[in-house]
Amino acid sequence: MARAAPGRRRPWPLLLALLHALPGLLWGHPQCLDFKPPFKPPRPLHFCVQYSDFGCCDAERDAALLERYYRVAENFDQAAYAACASHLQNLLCQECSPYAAHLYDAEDPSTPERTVPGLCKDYCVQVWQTCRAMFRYLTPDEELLSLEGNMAKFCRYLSLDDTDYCFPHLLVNNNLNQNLGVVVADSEGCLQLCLAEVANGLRNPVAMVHANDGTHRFFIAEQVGLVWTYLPDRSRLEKPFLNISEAVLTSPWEGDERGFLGIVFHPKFKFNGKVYVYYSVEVQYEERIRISEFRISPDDMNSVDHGSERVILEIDEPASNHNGGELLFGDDGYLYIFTGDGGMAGDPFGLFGNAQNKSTLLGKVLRINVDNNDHGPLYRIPPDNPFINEPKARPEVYAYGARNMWRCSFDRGDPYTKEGKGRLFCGDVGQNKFEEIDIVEKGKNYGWRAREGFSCYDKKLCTNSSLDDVLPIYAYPHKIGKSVTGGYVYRGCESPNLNGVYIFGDFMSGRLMSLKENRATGDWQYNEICMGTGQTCMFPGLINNYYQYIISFAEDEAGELYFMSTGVPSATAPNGVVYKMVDTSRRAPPGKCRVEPLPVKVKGKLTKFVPKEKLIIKKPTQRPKLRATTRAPTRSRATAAPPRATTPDWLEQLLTLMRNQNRVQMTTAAPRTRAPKPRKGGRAGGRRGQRRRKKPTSAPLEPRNGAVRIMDGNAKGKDGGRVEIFINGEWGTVCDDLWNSKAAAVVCRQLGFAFVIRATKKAAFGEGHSLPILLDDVQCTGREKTLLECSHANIGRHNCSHKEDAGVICSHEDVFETEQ
Ligand SMILES: *[C@@H]1O[C@H](CO)[C@@H](O)[C@H](O)[C@H]1NC(C)=O
Ligand SMILES: *[C@@H]1O[C@H](CO)[C@@H](O)[C@H](O)[C@H]1NC(C)=O
Ligand SMILES: *[C@@H]1O[C@H](CO)[C@@H](O)[C@H](O)[C@H]1NC(C)=O
Ligand SMILES: *[C@@H]1O[C@H](CO)[C@@H](O)[C@H](O)[C@H]1NC(C)=O
Ligand SMILES: [Ca+2]
Repeated sequence: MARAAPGRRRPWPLLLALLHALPGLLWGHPQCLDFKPPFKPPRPLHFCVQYSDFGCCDAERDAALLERYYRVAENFDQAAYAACASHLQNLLCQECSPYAAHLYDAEDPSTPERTVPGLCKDYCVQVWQTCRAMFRYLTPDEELLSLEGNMAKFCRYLSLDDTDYCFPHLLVNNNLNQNLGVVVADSEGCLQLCLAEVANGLRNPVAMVHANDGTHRFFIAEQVGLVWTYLPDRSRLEKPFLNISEAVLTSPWEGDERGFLGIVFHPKFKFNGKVYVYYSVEVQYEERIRISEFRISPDDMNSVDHGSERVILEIDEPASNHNGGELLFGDDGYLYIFTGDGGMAGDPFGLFGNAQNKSTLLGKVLRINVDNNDHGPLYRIPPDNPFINEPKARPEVYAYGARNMWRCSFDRGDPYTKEGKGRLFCGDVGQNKFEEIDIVEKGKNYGWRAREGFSCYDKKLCTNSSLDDVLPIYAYPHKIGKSVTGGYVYRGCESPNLNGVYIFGDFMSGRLMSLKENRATGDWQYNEICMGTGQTCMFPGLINNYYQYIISFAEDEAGELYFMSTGVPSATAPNGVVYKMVDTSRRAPPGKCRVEPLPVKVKGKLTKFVPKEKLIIKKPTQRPKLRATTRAPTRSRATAAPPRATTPDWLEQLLTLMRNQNRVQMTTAAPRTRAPKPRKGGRAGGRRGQRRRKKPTSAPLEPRNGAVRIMDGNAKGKDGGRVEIFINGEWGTVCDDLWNSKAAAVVCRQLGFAFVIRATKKAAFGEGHSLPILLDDVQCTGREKTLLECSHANIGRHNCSHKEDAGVICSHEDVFETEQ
């Protein structure tokens, strides 16, 4: 295989090559030969061990490389073996490097990749001098082999255009290796994420939901009252899932808050076919919000039976704004309804407004039971609703003091430990000054109109000692944004770095934001989210820009995170796009996130998805600044809507890039010369997760007999890992015969954890091959100080293999450090 001549390459790779040549943009672009981000192998690698922490190979690929190594090494005599074995291993293993795509010149899928990684000149000379004969067994590249006799030509052929990425110098390039595998952040701590366009041409897409029925369909609702069915391949059914546009009250004016606002599938939808919707209606010249139940059509799984509507609840809306709109089912099976305060500014209704008045359903989180409602009442009051014994309070009230909660979500919890599961996050839109994020709990008061964010709005109510309100977990002033759109805690599989990060946005400013709980202090760390610049989003199918008006967020059935925004926030403008959020700094290991959707029976036509948005390669300019408006109400008509510049073609972008080269260089180089600034909220400084390749040379103090450590893959574990025990001068593993949570508790306590989550078996955290198996048949009461005090077989005596290495998952509420 010969490398493609440059002339045959298309403009795109030429552009890439030029980009690589621009030093200012060089902040590393990890990419594997399959054009995806690198990952942490689920099991440690035995051959290409240096890429066990992070790279592009899993154990299967590693084993295949080892086999290739044996096949090539077979041809070596003893002297050649001594001289060349390590070079051979080096050359083979670069396929596992997180920079494999650079090393093999493979960023462009349309050209053949190299068969030997790009080598730095000095290293190439060394390999050529001692081991050039081995290339015959290593590569089918005739052109390379024909140069074997000429060192200069041979090494020029193996050099890379971008010498920063050549092997082995890239291993010691700090620039490329610091922060490898963590979310890319700019000098201000703004996390750089990328997007994939998922759907487009939508008229104010207000919600995207799934049926939780294994089909991985998603349903996108437009404000006008239409809901569309999409299949997992993003194609859309021509016939709407639901069309109540006739009944829905809305208008084309930008910022109209009325309309179809929410939809949720019953948690047992698969069995009862029920769907709930939330929309604005006009009844006898009065505006109302209506919560209705629909049933799926008996003969079309992609459409509701439009005759099945039953109105569960209607609430009068005294003004046209602040209509709430979220509907959710909790883990308790109850339906949660999020209403607004009824509208106008400052919640003017009644003596102290609606939100603080438990006799009205406005400005509330309501909770009702809609199960078994086919006979008798349409809904019932859950017996543990907080105010059922308060005579004047409506029994539906679950929490109060909300102004206009726009988008709430339940946290699915950590996929592994379930930590955080069931927390209810809401964005509550503010009045004049602050937007806030709340965690909603039963019976609590969220402050409005006494308080806006952390500050007092109605001084008299605010200072009343009986207010007893819950403060937000985060609030931001109106210079950052004027209308919060609540989001989700990411719990998907594909972007492991985002696990536990609450991602939300602002409708007016278009800002994306994130909060992450520091479990040691309970503080929420704030980081803005930016679109990846430079090469961060240069992966097939990804983009790095979006329309400004962020309407809503969504989760798909697998837990991946999306948001919807539009360039023209009118219920009739088809400018809405759905984006999936992607972290390109690290993906889940191959195969881990595979889902097999259940089949969907499609009646009628399908429309294939055609993406329209493009990656913007030049450094994106500042987000459009909004004109300061003197008008107070938020979530109302947008005054400043600078149209997004159209994407110039690639050549123009390139020219702009070259013109801006100095500026770009300066802005990326500057942080390195400045003293590192501590970040707000205590997130560790800029040098996070620095990668270590070399083992420490000085031996640490020898551990005591019975000391334990837990190993997750090849990295030192945090709260879960394979158990390794130190006995008589050596580390070894523990066999999982009889291994249970009592034994695991001993290990966890030794490591300083109060709780054990699980005792794992069958080498769940990888096999400790390099170590002896030291303990078998361990049986503890749980109170022992070390495993040696438990009953066990003689040290080193066992009848098991490393396939039965035991592990633990521990937990404590105290310190928890994630890899972010
Ligand atoms: C939705 O229903 C309205 C009338 O009820 C109809 O005019 C319109 O064409 C329908 N839209 C679609 C996409 O089916
Ligand atoms: C609370 O709301 C109820 C129902 O709307 C209303 O009758 C009552 O006057 C309100 N109370 C106050 C103190 O405003
Ligand atoms: C404080 O609030 C309570 C209950 O809402 C009310 O009864 C009381 O009069 C208020 N006190 C003052 C000083 O406003
Ligand atoms: C391993 O040895 C134990 C006794 O130490 C015995 O009970 C068990 O059956 C043996 N297991 C196997 C697979 O041979
Ligand atoms: Ca509040």
